[in-house]
Amino acid sequence: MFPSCIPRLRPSAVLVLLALTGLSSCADGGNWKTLKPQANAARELVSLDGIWNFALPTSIDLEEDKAWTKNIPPSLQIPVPASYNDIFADQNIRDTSKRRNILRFDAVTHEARVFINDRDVAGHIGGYTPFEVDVTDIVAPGEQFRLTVAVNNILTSQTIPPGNVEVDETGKRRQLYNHDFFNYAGIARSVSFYSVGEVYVDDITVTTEVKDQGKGATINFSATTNKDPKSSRPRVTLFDEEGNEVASASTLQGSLELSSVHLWQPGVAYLYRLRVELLSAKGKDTLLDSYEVSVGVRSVEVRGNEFLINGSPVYLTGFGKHEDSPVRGKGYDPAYMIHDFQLMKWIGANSFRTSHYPYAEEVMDYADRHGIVVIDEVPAVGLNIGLSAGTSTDEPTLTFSEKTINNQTREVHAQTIRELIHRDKNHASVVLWSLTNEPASNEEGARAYFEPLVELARELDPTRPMTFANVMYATPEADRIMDLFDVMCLNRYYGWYVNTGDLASAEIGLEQELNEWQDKYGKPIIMSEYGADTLAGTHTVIAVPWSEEYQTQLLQMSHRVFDRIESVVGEHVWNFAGFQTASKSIYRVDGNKKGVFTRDRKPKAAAHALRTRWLEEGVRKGQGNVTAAA
Ligand code: GCB
Repeated sequence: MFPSCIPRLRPSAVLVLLALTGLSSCADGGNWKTLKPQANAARELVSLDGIWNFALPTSIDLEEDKAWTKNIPPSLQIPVPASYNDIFADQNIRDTSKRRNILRFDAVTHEARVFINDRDVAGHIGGYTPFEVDVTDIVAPGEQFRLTVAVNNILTSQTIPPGNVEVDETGKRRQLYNHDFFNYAGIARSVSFYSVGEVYVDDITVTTEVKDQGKGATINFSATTNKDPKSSRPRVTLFDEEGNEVASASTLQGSLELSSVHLWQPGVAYLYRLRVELLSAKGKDTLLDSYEVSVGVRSVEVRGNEFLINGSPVYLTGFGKHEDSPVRGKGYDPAYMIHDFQLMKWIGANSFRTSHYPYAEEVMDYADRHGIVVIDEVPAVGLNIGLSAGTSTDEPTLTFSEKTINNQTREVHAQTIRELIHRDKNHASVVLWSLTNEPASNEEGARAYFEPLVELARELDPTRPMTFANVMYATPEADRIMDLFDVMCLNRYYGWYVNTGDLASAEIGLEQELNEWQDKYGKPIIMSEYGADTLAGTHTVIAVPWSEEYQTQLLQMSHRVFDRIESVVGEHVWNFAGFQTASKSIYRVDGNKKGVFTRDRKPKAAAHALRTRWLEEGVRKGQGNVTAAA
């Protein structure tokens, strides 16, 4: 059904994606303070997912091409959502008058310019967070229009993640970057139209306080509206999972007290629903808007070297993941998403890190619903010029300098933090913000770069602890920023990049280093990465690198060490599954193979060994393990 008030795309929907363009003007005007669209009595929602026409630009200068002024022929077409890269076999509702129609993109990687007919209507920088544009005054209800999206996949020192473009001997531009996953680009997540009335809720923030040893709770809420709050009357209602009303208020900001509460617990999720309604200011209770958020009541705390959820120490088991699948690239795929969560349940994982960028909102909703703990990471990966595919170059590097990662980069990085915290602040599953992965925290300039970012994140969310994933070269002596954070996430490759093939030495080295971190800071340690590339089907009697036996034994060696270090409160194997990486690296054969599942999600021997430790043996007895995902 096509609702009356929303404009229509022409049947021969003409949408264009431009790869590797240099967008001359800065993309702005896209509102990133967007609530995930909902369909209810007051809001309409129409999906624009489907088959879009596709074209590469004829010029690097978008203005020269003005592709949005033309109809793009359907000779090349792409599915939305999906990364476009692996698709081709070619390298190269109601009263119509007073409603607002909003066009929302869940993610366009990395930069978008949006055109309606010949008009440039919005832009957004940042490939993994949503943005929207109010098109009410641009296209009339029922009118047909042409929607064109220009996508820029270029990474520079001033983008997050960073990269640089080199021109080779043949004059061809080549994108280089320091992170170890393929630079997938495109309209990676859903596109939708939604409509709201003249007055609507434009933001909701919910925080929870657990009281009386978990028997009671306070739910603090704060909603804002697009217009003067006096233009409507709020009604706030909290429902339990059975749909019973358990508390209510008639203010936009306030607290709801619960004398008996179902806590959101890892592995045993319980979600209340907080509904914020706007009613007409005078006269009858006419519904102007309605929006619901799921609320998991839980507390998160770091105390000494313990990580506590609802006052009890937890031990995290799981993975660093990627949004990556054959053909779709980084395109949102509900089948892969749910299959991945099922495999995590099968193996006994109770948590994961959104390495190395914010994942689709559907992933976060699923984690909330099923009690899976999430370390939520911004796309600040590769702020480390000397590092490539886990290996270091011998050249001296200067990551933080006026010419490389500079104040401008930091402002873009700050914006990724604002957008992630804004998007994910109400997710009970999110217990830690990760502000970067493997930066050159051992280099000069690191502290000056990161200190303001940590301050910003703490201002934006005073309720959750902060972390970053530390790289192996930034040892306890060399690292300059660890004291700014609450939890020490360590990426370590003993037995792989160091002590390759020598697990006995690796065990000594790993234990020594973890003891140093523990003694120096006394904070909880989460092993955010450890693992070994493994070619599925390679078996050896004597465990050698790349064999399934070696991967299993490296993990077992690491676990012996973790079990001896009191401050270790979590183990996230790198990686959940194989994933695609940049084509230029000789360290990678058709991608990174450290997954305990292959890219098409088949278990390697290590998966069975992990299942034995995480489910059958039970890790670290007495540590208050959280149960595996429900
Ligand atoms: C790391 C990075 C991760 C890489 C991994 C590896 O330290 O954080 O992005 O994929 O090493 O396999 O080298």
